[in-house]
Amino acid sequence: MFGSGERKRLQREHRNTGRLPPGQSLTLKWPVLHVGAVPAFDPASWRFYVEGLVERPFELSWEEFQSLPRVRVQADFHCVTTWSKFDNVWEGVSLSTIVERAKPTPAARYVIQHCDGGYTTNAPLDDLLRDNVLLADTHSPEPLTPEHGGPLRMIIPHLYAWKSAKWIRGLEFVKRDRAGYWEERGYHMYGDPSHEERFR
Ligand SMILES: Nc1nc2c(c(=O)[nH]1)N[C@H]1C(S)=C(S)[C@@H](COP(=O)(O)O)O[C@H]1N2
Ligand SMILES: [Mo]
Repeated sequence: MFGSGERKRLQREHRNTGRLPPGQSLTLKWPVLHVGAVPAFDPASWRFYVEGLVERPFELSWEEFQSLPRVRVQADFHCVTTWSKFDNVWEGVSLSTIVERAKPTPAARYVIQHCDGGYTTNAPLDDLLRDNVLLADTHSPEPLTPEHGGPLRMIIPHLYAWKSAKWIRGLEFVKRDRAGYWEERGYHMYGDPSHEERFR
């Protein structure tokens, strides 16, 4: 734990190097933030689906998902409500693995994330292909708790955290960008923290 003087010094330092985006402050805690209720997880009936503009749409059971190749990513996490949590260690399946398997058609340019409970959010396909984007089921190094999106959530470290959908169940590949839950309510279509793309 650090005192408030130390925290201010660290914040200044990280802001100067650009690691802490403008308007953000450091948190050591991990706030829980979402709309609606935490969904129940039933490993027997859980499915993850990929659909839309792909050559090979598919569906995976929890067991099948667990057999995919795994990656570990260390990354910072920036919520639009201004907290940033540094150095999270996530484990799970790289989005590249999912995309390679699905083979998006040339027309596919955006991806809509679909969640249990109906939450959605959008991002460009190119962004999902970055090295540190993954479907995470583990955090530092425990299984992801239900309130933080367990059993499975998206992690896109370079966009605001509302683009990292908890309880993710599917990906839809589309041609044109389409607003998700928060984007429909005024949040930015892209959401880059380094440019404070909070609202539009
Ligand atoms: N399904 C779903 N995913 C979601 C949300 C949500 O309301 N529903 N909220 C988003 C927002 S605004 C943030 S800041 C992060 C918070 O993740 P955390 O609760 O693990 O900190 O989840 C994102 N993913
Ligand atoms: Mo958020």
